[in-house]
Amino acid sequence: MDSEEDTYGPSKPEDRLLDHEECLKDGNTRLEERRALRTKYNRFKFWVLGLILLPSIFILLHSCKGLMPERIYKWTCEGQCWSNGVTNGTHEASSAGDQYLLGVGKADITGPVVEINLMGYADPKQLGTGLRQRLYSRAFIVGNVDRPEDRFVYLVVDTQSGDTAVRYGIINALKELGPDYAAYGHHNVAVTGTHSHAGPGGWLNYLLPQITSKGFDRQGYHAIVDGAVLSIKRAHESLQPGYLSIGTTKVLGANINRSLFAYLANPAEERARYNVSAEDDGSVEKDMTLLKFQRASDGKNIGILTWFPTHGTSMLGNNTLIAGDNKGVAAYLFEKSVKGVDNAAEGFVAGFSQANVGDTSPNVLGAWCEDGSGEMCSFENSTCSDGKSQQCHARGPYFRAKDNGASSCFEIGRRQFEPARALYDSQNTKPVKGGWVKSFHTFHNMSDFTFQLPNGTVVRTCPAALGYSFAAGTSDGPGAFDFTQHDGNENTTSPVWKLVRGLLKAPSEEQKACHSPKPILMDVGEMYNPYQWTPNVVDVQVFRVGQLVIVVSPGEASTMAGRRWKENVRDASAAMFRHDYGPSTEALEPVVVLGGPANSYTHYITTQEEYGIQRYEGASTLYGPHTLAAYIKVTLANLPYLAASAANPPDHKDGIFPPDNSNRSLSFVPGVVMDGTPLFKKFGDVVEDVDKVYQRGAEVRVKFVGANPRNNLRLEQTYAAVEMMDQYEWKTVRDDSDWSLVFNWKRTNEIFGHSEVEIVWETEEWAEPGMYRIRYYGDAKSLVGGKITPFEGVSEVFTVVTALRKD
Ligand SMILES: *[C@@H]1O[C@H](CO)[C@@H](O)[C@H](O)[C@H]1NC(C)=O
Ligand SMILES: *[C@@H]1O[C@H](CO)[C@@H](O)[C@H](O)[C@H]1NC(C)=O
Ligand SMILES: *[C@@H]1O[C@H](CO)[C@@H](O)[C@H](O)[C@H]1NC(C)=O
Ligand SMILES: *[C@@H]1O[C@H](CO)[C@@H](O)[C@H](O)[C@H]1NC(C)=O
Ligand SMILES: *[C@@H]1O[C@H](CO)[C@@H](O)[C@H](O)[C@H]1NC(C)=O
Ligand SMILES: *[C@@H]1O[C@H](CO)[C@@H](O)[C@H](O)[C@H]1NC(C)=O
Ligand SMILES: *[C@@H]1O[C@H](CO)[C@@H](O)[C@H](O)[C@H]1NC(C)=O
Ligand SMILES: *[C@@H]1O[C@H](CO)[C@@H](O)[C@H](O)[C@H]1NC(C)=O
Ligand SMILES: CC(=O)N[C@H]1CO[C@H](CO)[C@@H](O)[C@@H]1O
Repeated sequence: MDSEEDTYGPSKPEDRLLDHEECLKDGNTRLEERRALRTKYNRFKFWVLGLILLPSIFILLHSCKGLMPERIYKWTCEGQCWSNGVTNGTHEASSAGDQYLLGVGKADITGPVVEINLMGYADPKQLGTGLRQRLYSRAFIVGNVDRPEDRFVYLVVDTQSGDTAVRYGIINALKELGPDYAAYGHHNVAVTGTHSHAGPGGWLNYLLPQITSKGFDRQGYHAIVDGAVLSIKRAHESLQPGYLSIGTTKVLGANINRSLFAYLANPAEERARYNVSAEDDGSVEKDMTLLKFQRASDGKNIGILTWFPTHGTSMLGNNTLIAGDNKGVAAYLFEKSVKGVDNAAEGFVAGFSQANVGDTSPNVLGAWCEDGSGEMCSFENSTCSDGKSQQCHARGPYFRAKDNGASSCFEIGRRQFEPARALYDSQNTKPVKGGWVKSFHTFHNMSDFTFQLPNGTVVRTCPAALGYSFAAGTSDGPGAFDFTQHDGNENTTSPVWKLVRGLLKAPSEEQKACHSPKPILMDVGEMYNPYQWTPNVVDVQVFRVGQLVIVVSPGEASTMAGRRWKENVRDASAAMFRHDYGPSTEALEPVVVLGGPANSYTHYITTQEEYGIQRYEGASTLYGPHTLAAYIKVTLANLPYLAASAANPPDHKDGIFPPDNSNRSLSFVPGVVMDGTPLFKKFGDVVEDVDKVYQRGAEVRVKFVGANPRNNLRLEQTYAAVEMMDQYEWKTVRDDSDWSLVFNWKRTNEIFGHSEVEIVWETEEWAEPGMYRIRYYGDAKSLVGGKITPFEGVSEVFTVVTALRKD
């Protein structure tokens, strides 16, 4: 059961009251002072630790040196001898693996929840109307105890993808935080998206995804950047020594392959290697990898980070409520489930990261024609009897519920949470060993990259282009991105599209040949007006801690593309590990995961065989048939930087950079003009009140005179709350981070700025019987001067009972 304590995530109670923006910008708040003190204290702790540890390191290094030739000493002793020394000596924990510096943090990134296009389905008509679940950035920092500057930050952000403008924003903000944050930069910060299609759009760096969102939305962009930075600060401030362990588990019933026809084009002998059983036939990966973070001081777990592929398309294309989709649900359920549990620390953070998601779907009952025919969509091209894809819709487990996918979304989240929790509770995770924490990141120009395939053939990549099937969409979201349909329809033609459609250019013969067999619909990689439409310069990044290697992918790799990429990295890492762990230690098998879409958004990455089929994923593979081979080539070329003895990778300042378009982007997103109330009403007045009694499981509804929620994002706060009477005091027991509490907003009069808010509590089967009321937190904008004034509204008291009396 919730208490007031657990409604606002991991922040300290006193931090909560502070406005999110304030705490980033106003260096003189009490919070900053407290943080400075805490940092000083942490530094003091490290000093003390250092004073004790340094002499022992010194002694150990010397004993090692005596036994080994100089060169071998260099690559075995840099982390390993020291770590062994500690685990053998002061800790009984050699079974727990080596110690690392570990930190976790979480912060709110919920942008505007109304009037903004949702990011993912590319349907300009899909505008936000409220909030089902707040969005978060979850930060995981892993560092080398011995060389604390060797560290990485893995962010799991509830957005459709990582992004270049967002990443620049985060890295620039970290620089401004001063010397404590000097260790963070391009090389070691990964911004991965959970691929939720239910978040606000308008924050992306390139023109193409901005078209349907009417351009760039600064408010939403800053919510993501500021929240991500705050999550990193919280993780950074919580850094302390601890242990990592890793394991895998099967997740069944949470994904299927939505482009099986393309998957089957991969060689039969390759598919057979992954074809274990009828329910795990290799067409998607059913394995979830889980990394567990445990602090050394009291042995409590501080977080988990998992990788598992399934699209964030459980909330359907007709959903208009902001939510973290199924990954958001899984994280929510996990964090709730460990609250108050003895071996879990306060502020526990659960990150459910996306993996090789390209051809997966969470709509596990398959793709059906909603045209009354009762047929499945065609296997080859997901069309229905009319030869088009618009009627083809994939079904989630509860597709009959008329809730735009919400119950299916919760179920697919639960199906990821439960195996993750079971693995977390089991003894089936293995310690991560080897003190090294390594990373590299490079910007690679895919416009014209000529390289040799392993079989010796020389091939090249091409400037980005999208094929015809891109416009058809997928069974998860059919065909809304068909621009030709927008032409001439005043209701759906985006103002950005009106402005830029004349700039489309025909591809050259060379470009056509380079992308063949993809027929080019939009030659986006050769268009620089008014600024670039899609990236040509891409991020390639890999992290390593001990035997765990994390490939950070900028695009949505298909199931088999992800496997090939990981397999290449695994083979190369195995060779590297034989050196790193030395001949005397048991050679550890590399564990390789792939996380993404991250850092930028380069659409899809399919195998060459799947590319040949040209379904949506192949048509969206930007740089031609050798896109995957190019990513693998660049990854392997940089992989030696992850060796224990490797020098740091070269500095970015001598390299190329992708553009940052955040300040030059078009924007037709209108601001809030004003809010008004109907005659004789004031903001927060109840328009339709609650009933007196509800049976548990029923929906409690109340309507208020509202104002536009874009006036204040209420980050780290809430628009809606359920309060419960507890010993003569009202306590907040649900807020809008809770899945079951839904905040709806509706404009009722354009001219006078009237609006209505409806708050719905879908009482859970476990809701405690008792007396409740519902509170609305709003902010109204006045026409004159644009002043924004907060207000509140509250419902009548109602009772929730386990069963209604039948009399
Ligand atoms: C340290 O631990 C390793 C493996 O756990 C063991 O092989 C080695 O003998 C131990 N060294 C000492 C000095 O205890
Ligand atoms: C898996 O193997 C079975 C039995 O050989 C075969 O019928 C099926 O097509 C295979 N599935 C895939 C996805 O390759
Ligand atoms: C889709 O596939 C069917 C066969 O299943 C074929 O008859 C049809 O022409 C294809 N449609 C398109 C648009 O490619
Ligand atoms: C939303 O879209 C799905 C198809 O994807 C459809 O079945 C459903 O009826 C639509 N409306 C609602 C309210 O769920
Ligand atoms: C990438 O390569 C293309 C083609 O060689 C070149 O025109 C372009 O300037 C390069 N981009 C950057 C950022 O260097
Ligand atoms: C090498 O592999 C590529 C891609 O699979 C293929 O197109 C090419 O024919 C192969 N070359 C040789 C010499 O086998
Ligand atoms: C645009 O929307 C209006 C009102 O909903 C409708 O009457 C009109 O037919 C629509 N226009 C087109 C081209 O669909
Ligand atoms: C964008 O503009 C803001 C405000 O003027 C400035 O602080 C920021 O550095 C600019 N960013 C870039 C990438 O030019
Ligand atoms: C094992 C598995 O998930 N198989 C699915 C692969 O994709 C097809 C078509 O989407 C489904 O029908 C299978 O159930």
